[in-house]
Amino acid sequence: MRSFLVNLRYFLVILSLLKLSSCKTHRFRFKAEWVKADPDGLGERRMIGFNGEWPIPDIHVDKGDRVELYLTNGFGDGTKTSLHFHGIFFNSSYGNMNQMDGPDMITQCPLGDGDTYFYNFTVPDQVGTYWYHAHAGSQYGDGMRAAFIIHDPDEPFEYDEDWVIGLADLYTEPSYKISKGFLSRYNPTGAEPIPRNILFNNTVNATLHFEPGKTYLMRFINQGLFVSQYISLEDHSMTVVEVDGVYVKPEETTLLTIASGQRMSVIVHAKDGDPKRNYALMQISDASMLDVIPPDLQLNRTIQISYDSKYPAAKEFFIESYSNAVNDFYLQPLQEEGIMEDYDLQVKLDLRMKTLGDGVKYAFFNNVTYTAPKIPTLTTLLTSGRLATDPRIYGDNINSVILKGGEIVEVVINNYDPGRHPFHLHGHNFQIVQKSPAFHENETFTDAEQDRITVPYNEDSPIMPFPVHPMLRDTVVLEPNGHVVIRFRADNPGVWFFHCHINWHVEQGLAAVFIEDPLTLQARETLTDNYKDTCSNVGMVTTGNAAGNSEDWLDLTGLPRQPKPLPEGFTIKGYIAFAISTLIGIGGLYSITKYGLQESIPNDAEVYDNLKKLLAKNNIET
Ligand SMILES: *[C@@H]1O[C@H](CO)[C@@H](O)[C@H](O)[C@H]1NC(C)=O
Ligand SMILES: *[C@@H]1O[C@H](CO)[C@@H](O)[C@H](O)[C@H]1NC(C)=O
Ligand SMILES: *[C@@H]1O[C@H](CO)[C@@H](O)[C@H](O)[C@H]1NC(C)=O
Ligand SMILES: *[C@@H]1O[C@H](CO)[C@@H](O)[C@H](O)[C@H]1NC(C)=O
Ligand SMILES: *[C@@H]1O[C@H](CO)[C@@H](O)[C@H](O)[C@H]1NC(C)=O
Ligand SMILES: *[C@@H]1O[C@H](CO)[C@@H](O)[C@H](O)[C@H]1NC(C)=O
Ligand SMILES: *[C@@H]1O[C@H](CO)[C@@H](O)[C@H](O)[C@H]1NC(C)=O
Ligand SMILES: [Cu+2]
Repeated sequence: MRSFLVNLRYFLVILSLLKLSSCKTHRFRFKAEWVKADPDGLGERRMIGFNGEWPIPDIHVDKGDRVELYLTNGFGDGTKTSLHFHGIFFNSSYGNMNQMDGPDMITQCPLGDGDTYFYNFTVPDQVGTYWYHAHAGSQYGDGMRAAFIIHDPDEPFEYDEDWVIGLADLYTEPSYKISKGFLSRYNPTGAEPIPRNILFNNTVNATLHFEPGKTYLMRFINQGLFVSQYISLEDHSMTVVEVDGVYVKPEETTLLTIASGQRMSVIVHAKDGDPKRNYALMQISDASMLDVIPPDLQLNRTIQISYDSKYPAAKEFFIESYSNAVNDFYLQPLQEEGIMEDYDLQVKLDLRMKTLGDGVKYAFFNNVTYTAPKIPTLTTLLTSGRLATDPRIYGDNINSVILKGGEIVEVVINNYDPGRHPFHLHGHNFQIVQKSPAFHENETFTDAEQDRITVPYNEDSPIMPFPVHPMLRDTVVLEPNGHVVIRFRADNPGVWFFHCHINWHVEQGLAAVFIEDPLTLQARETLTDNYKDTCSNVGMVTTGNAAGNSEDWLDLTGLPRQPKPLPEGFTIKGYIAFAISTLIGIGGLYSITKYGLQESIPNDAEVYDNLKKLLAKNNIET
């Protein structure tokens, strides 16, 4: 039997080398619609299912395969949608198209009621753990997300079972409702919505059945909207072998940290003989990311690693120090690649959070909050001819950066904010060349003080040694008041979104758009009829600059803009006092700090208490 398997493996390797027409096509027809579900036992809510079912299915393909996926908007209530394949390159060198990437207003129009979009692409040169999710608003938080696994015939490690485990936060109300409360002047400190629970593989009741002597590959994916999660196994060590689709030199650890958008795959060996007991897997939310913690919110979960149900269930255990968590800055890709030495272009992005004149707290790169243009940026690129290299046509409210084909780009992000932000780049992996620790973790400062206490990147005296073989991945965490520096080669023409994967922050505008080698993309790709039809159906023109103008490409009249700044002399404090008195006046509080969103709760002591805590945390007296 063993020699048969060895021969089979040998045969498969040869098959893949010869690139025989073994590549399969996987076809899916998914109708996205609301379904009722109660994933955590805390009450039924509307989730987004496919073809009436939630959870939506994980997709498994082999390296080289093709995916043909029809997504139909079946909501029937005006909800718009789109689908992104997180981590997939859509490399036009292999005949793939940028318009399959999925983020709405970046590479496609949002799908209106009844519309169908056809995602058709191959995965010629990628393997490992990815995921796919809605990329319109914060919709994926309503459950429109699942794993996308690319199996590799030549995996550099062995195991008996392959387990995909999604981690996520769950809210009570649908995301579009929460967003309304979140991005409102009634949320004066910009506090992020508080989840009602955390999920492990879409449930709170998972049990992992271990068989003595077996080896498990556990692919963890943080599919949540917001909180990072820690994973630790009782008395079983984990060996990290893959991160964001990149094989790494095996790294043994007892504690994983996985931010929204990130993946980490580990090998775990079960005990050899009958251990005569069961063990716990602890799933722990990064509580430091939450502005307030409602007393009955369960921030951690004990998952059973069960050897035999005749033994008692394992009890929770405590993590001694979270600073022991595996640090991706020190991981190394299995396939060593030297650091990209000299960059051709440096893009410096200063991250800040500020209140604008409408009283809403926004997120900024270099004082610009991403404001979606009138039509998708890809439409502008593909219909503007030689003007495609002129940054003006993309508008000045999307933080666009034009990249030349082949150049090495260094992106520096300085965090003038006390929050933790996992940054994701579409269309690329990047090298992590600097990653500072968190600063001032347990102190509070006002918005005005952030500039004084932040430690931005200083090129003349970097605080970390430059790695020889830097880690490569597609999502990296920017620590509180610190900085991160990444490098990549502009070798994938397209419009690539660069954004915080805390989706609440995307909604606050924490995003930039890389417009990479536009003329090469024009030579390889045109807008499909399907693309244009879906745009027309939602009233968007299919040619033009960011404002949808194609007569005079430099006329940006009508471009959506960020709100005006707060009026001179108008203090945040005064504004907040005003907002609170208005709220109390209308007899209730619109609170997102109690499990996401609760509308108008008159005299709810907990909500008032949370608000007081928030104001104190932001050094605001009332
Ligand atoms: C989880 O399991 C407990 C006990 O087995 C059960 O009472 C509860 O309903 C389950 N919850 C969910 C969401 O399945
Ligand atoms: C998907 O794209 C490939 C390559 O362009 C094409 O051959 C194939 O026909 C497309 N599939 C469908 C169903 O149109
Ligand atoms: C996770 O859930 C899926 C169903 O949604 C199930 O098929 C799979 O076995 C579960 N994974 C584990 C490790 O239990
Ligand atoms: C898990 O959270 C509960 C409160 O939600 C707390 O009492 C308990 O100590 C926590 N356990 C661990 C292991 O952190
Ligand atoms: C952005 O705003 C900060 C203060 O809020 C200011 O110090 C800085 O100069 C501004 N940057 C730009 C590029 O305007
Ligand atoms: C912040 O507080 C936590 C919990 O009290 C502690 O474990 C951690 O070391 C502190 N961090 C810093 C930078 O002081
Ligand atoms: C795209 O494909 C070309 C040709 O194989 C390759 O040189 C380039 O590195 C690829 N880009 C990405 C982001 O994988
Ligand atoms: Cu963020």
